[in-house]
Amino acid sequence: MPIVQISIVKGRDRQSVARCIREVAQTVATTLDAPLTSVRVMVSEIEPDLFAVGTTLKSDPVTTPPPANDSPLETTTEWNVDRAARHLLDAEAERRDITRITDAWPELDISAGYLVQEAIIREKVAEGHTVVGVKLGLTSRAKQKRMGIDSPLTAVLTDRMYLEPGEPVDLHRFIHPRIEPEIVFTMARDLRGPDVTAADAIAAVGEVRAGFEVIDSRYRDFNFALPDVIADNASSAGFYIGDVIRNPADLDLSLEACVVRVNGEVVDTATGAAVQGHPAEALALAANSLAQRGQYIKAGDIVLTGGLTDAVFVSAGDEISAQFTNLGSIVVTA
Ligand code: OOG
Ligand code: MG
Repeated sequence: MPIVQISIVKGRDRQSVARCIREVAQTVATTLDAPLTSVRVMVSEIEPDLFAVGTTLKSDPVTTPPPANDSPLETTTEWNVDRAARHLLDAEAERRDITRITDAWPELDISAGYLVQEAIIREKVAEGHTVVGVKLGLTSRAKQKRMGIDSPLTAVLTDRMYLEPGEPVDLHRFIHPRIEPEIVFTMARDLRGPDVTAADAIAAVGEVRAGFEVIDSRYRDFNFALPDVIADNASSAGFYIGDVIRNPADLDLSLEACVVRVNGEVVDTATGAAVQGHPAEALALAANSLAQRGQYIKAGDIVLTGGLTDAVFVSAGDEISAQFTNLGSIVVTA
């Protein structure tokens, strides 16, 4: 039985580590011509202050390198809302990742981030896209911990993001897609903040369904600060909606459970309570946040309430599923 021992520095992204373990197992099995199930891969984690490269410990504060010279925009100081919007639109169109804008333009704050997001959506609408709803981002602890940001945000959904059930995730269309299970509302009535409560919010919902959001940050390695991700329309790229339609009044959505599987293996689980205690709280939060910018949620809008679990990387050949208690299952392939 081949046994391989790998050491890694603590704090690495769990999904990258898991991927690395699988690759090592595959390589060992192939190299030794041994059955894959006989291979054991053991990982030990090393404290970052017990690992040095030269005299620099992994725990030493990182000095940020100058921003990569992706485009002339990143070396110019003349940043403004329209330039930032163009930079993000170009990155999306060319499937090219960029360094976060706040590195080059520290004045990009939350309100400027929303102005950039609005400029991007204006441009898309001018190109023929239609706004179909709203999404929330970073509403669960799982998502907030992964991204290192503890504040939710809102963004805009368009018709071009809609993915048909059964349609594979087109890996040529995206930079580095990840997928996350969400509880999705369709609004029966307008919902206008401020002071919207979860009860007001749920009363305005017509239908609830399961969803899978495909996110594809335009930033390298999903590395961004809050204003960057707001500007980038919260990494939006695509979304699937399940075919089981329920009335939210018939379910306790805080207890609605979801099991995420990748190629048959359970990788994560959560319940609706992961999203702000209840998805209706997230919906109320969206209405109140939009009100600060003079906007509201409209009857007919689709609302993605935010990833329940951490997002899963999508690789060629993967089958990723989200199985809900009452909202059915969504299976996505790549
Ligand atoms: C930001 C988008 C977050 C969610 O559901 O939390 C989001 C990201 O993780 O890149 O869509
Ligand atoms: Mg999401």
